[in-house]
Amino acid sequence: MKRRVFSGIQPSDVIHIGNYIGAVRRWVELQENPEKDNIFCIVDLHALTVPQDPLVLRDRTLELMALFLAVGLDPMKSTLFVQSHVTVHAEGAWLLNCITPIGWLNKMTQFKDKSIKQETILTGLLDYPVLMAADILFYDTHEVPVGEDQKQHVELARNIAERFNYHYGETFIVPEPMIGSYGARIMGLDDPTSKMSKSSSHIKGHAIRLLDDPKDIERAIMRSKTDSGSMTDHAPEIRFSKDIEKAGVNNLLTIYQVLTSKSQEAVEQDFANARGYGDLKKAVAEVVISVTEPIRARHSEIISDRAELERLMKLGAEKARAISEPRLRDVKHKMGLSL
Ligand code: ATP
Ligand code: LTN
Repeated sequence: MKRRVFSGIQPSDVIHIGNYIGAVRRWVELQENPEKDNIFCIVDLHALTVPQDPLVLRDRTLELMALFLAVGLDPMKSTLFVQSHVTVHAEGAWLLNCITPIGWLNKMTQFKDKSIKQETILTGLLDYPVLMAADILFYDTHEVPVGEDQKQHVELARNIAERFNYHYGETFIVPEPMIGSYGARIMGLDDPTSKMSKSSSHIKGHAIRLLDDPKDIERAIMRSKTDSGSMTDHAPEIRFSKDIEKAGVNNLLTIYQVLTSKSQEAVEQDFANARGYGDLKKAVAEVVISVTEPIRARHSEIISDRAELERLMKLGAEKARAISEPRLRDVKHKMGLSL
């Protein structure tokens, strides 16, 4: 039997190179694996956990669907849909809320990080991982490919599944997080000690968005933060390193490595004779642009056919309902709701 894979991404801004490397690029690979049955979701209900402009959110959702297709996701091979189009997610989250101790949510580090940035902390932000557990569990998911930042949320989904199974009998599959061995945490170009994130991508020089034009990409990479090694008389050594002082260089090397599919040794070899960080930055910019340009071109074509995008979203939602609705009925019955 095929292994079910489920993952999601928020339409909170145009996706950046971190989302691409840590998530979407891996999804395209999974799609070609005959042993996997893949479901990829645009999680617009999750985006609502921080304030959004309604018109912008709606546009971003369509834009992200077009971007899914532009990077190579194929609605005939994978199930691609929008979370709010399938009511199982909101309903399922409520049911799971009623078996999830609040203490589990208080431990979530992403909630702590995100809530510091909010003027008013919304209940949805605390409850976000329960909605994510509903996304995963109601699809009988085996594997959840995500970046490092989401590992704790997948662990929570596992705990919720086990708790439900204990109280109501064997129901949910206990899912596994699948974290990439490298590139699972691309850092901000302006500050290599914090994760590149969509919600900070309005900050100049923080992120490279997949739809940025080549000039902006080049500028952001050339200005990215590295250590002061570039100011010395000797050319700095360009190597992978866990040293916090070298986090900026390490981040650029990681982006280069993933996008060229080279080994760490081969990458270090490429820069063995570099005269300074400028050479590294130029090479990284070139590689990033060669990956993003074709995506940007396909995206601008796809986004112009709105009716087709809407048709594909509907098709995806129907496929998603067919999988998740029977599990929802089962859970409601087990919890004592009359059907
Ligand atoms: P937001 O700032 O709105 O929370 P985000 O940039 O963190 O957005 P998400 O939509 O939350 O992005 O995440 C989508 C996917 O991308 C997830 O699998 C997540 O783990 C992965 N991801 C997010 N940021 C990075 C990053 N900097 N490096 C690698 N993977 C990432
Ligand atoms: N919370 C995740 C997105 C997400 C997700 C999911 C990922 C929502 N539901 C289910 C995997 C499986 C994020 O922000 N990265």
